[in-house]
Amino acid sequence: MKLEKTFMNFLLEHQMRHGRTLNFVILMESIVTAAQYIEYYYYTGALKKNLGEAGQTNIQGESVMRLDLVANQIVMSYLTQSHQVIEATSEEHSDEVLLAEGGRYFIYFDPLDGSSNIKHSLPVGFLFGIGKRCLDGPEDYHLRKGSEFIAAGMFLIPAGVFTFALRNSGTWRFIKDEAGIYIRPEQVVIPETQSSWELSFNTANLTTYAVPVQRWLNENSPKYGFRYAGSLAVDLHRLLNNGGMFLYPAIVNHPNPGKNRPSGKLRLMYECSVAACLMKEAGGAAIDERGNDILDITPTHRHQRSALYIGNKVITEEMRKVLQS
Ligand code: P6P
Repeated sequence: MKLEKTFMNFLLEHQMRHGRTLNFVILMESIVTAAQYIEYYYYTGALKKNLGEAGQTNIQGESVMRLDLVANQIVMSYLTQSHQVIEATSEEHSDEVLLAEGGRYFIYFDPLDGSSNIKHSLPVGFLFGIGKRCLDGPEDYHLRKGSEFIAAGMFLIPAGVFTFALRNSGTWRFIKDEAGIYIRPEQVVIPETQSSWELSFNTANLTTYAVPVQRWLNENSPKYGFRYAGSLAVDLHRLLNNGGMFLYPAIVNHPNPGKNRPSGKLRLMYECSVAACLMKEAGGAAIDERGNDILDITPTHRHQRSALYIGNKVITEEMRKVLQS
């Protein structure tokens, strides 16, 4: 009987190969457990319609929390029990959440990215990036840039797919088996053959982008396929498989100037930097509206937003030239 390699086996081998501690394995066990419960919650909570949007009551007559608040509670609960996290940044909390003073890690996460998809039974994502305490000097609690993340990951829910990047050790994909265990590590490398490449952006926003970006899209869109799911986890998952570029540009030409988003829509720390880590370790790149590498941007605010252009190096370099022209 051939038993599959589990995510935990994979991670333990990595830690031992690099002479690392088991603290990271304990942390990752708590994150995987949270993801399993979020996925269970998706099936039992949302699809059976006994959880609605905020303000409704479920079949027990309890007041219902928003879907992502429950997912956030699940993650915070398991991170707390791991005793490994100094402080957590979550999309659901305006400030950092102090967890374990003696912890070794910082975590930045979005527990349910794209949660508006749930009521349509469409996939969502649990995204996270992990920073590490400064071990050779005083900890200054600065917000880690993506290149300082030791790992980043994305659970595609309810697909049972976990994509995980270890700094300088690649991006790996795991699938959930019948027992609910993530198994079968397969390295992810974004394909270079352009025949499968797609562009992925919200075409309804096209005329609101900077003119050079509009021009590039109008000239180049016919060369590629097109897909857009409206959930970063879904679009990133497909992008890693097919190649091309996902873009959420700054909105600077909206007919109603009050609706412009000059800093972009996506959150830098727990959307863009997580995606950039996964993409970099899969052989791609990610830049912002100024053409700067996402991984090099040190956040000034934990919920700051950024534009995102992410995908194969060739096409993101082409876009960098456009943005810096
Ligand atoms: P739009 C979901 O709300 C999200 O934060 C990302 O997951 C997704 O890529 C983006 O916003 C979709 O934005 O404006 O196209 O609906």
